[in-house]
Amino acid sequence: MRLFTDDSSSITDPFLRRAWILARNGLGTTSPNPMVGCVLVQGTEIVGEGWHERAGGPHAEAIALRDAGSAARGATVYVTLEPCAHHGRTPPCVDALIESEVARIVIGMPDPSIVASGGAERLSAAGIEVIFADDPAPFAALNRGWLMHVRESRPWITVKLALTLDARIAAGPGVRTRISGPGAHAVTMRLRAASDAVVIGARTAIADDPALTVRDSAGAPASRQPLRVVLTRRTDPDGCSLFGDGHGQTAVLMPDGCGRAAPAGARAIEYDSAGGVTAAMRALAAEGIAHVMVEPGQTLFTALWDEGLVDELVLVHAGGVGGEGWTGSYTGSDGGPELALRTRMKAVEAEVVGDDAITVWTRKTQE
Ligand code: AOF
Ligand code: ZN
Repeated sequence: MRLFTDDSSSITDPFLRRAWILARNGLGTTSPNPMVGCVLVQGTEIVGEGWHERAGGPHAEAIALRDAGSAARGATVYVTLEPCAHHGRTPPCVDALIESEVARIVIGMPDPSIVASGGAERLSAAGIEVIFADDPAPFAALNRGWLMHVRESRPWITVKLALTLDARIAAGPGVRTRISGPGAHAVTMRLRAASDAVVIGARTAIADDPALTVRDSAGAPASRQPLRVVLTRRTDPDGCSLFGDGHGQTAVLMPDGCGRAAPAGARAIEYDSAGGVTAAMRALAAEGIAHVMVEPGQTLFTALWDEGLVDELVLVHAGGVGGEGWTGSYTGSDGGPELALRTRMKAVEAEVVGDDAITVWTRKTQE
């Protein structure tokens, strides 16, 4: 989803757009399930609304049908994701829609999951008119975390870096350095709040000793906090204050068989030590995490880039230079003289925030 612009603005149908906006109410709470919104309409009047709030809870369609009551009969249903056809933690939504005798259904995008798909066919077979939105893109953008989880068994990965004008990220290895200003801080908080987990490397955890919490402008912690995760290979992050501060859950991603224990208060999540950061991210997905925000140092950013794990990049550009001895963002070898041919990301947003600028990048091959 976009940081500074409204993703739903390209949805021309007002009811489908309303369903998208309702779906987004589930931001940060539905994983590993999708965000889904649903609107029931009679003529030009909305008679029922609903959205999915958390995994295991009722689906958006079930809530909207309950809201509409007898007005569901003959209604047009607008739903952001193809209704499920499976008995999961809740009964199939297609059955509820058929029983309520709705007349027509407009669907944002098909459900690609093997378990729940097939709803559109079942609805058609029951005599309900089924229409898919012309452009599924805004609906896919809404659920890019869930889609990545379903298709690749890994989370969607947003990487945030603060850079000087000469693209340095710190005054030196292991040196805590404030690069961006207060305006960009608020953007970091928004990014954290929209994620299931915030990940840093053990070396950054030791150097910066960050809280990794979501806080409001007065510094008070939000009621819902993403899982705070420290990724380790050899470095032991024991002693970092986030493990004992009581502000939400913490975990340590550690290579299997490393023989170390997680610090008190933190959960240990093991990953295949031969599989690099990709294996670590898969281990998080297995815990139900669909959207990760990484705030990496040089080593972790280099690994993420080289393993092709940067789905989205949020850069905060501050107006000063670091210079000799400062740490750059990347130390691998994916550059070289043919850089133009190797460009992997494209800019999708740019915004001035206080004295800084923020640019957002995604893979060239996807949108
Ligand atoms: C949701 N909420 O509003 C819709 C979903 O975990 P279950 O058994 O509730 O099923 C989850 C699957 O159902 C989900 O992955 C998706 O394929 C489908 N639709 N899920 O959580 C909803 N409509
Ligand atoms: Zn359902």
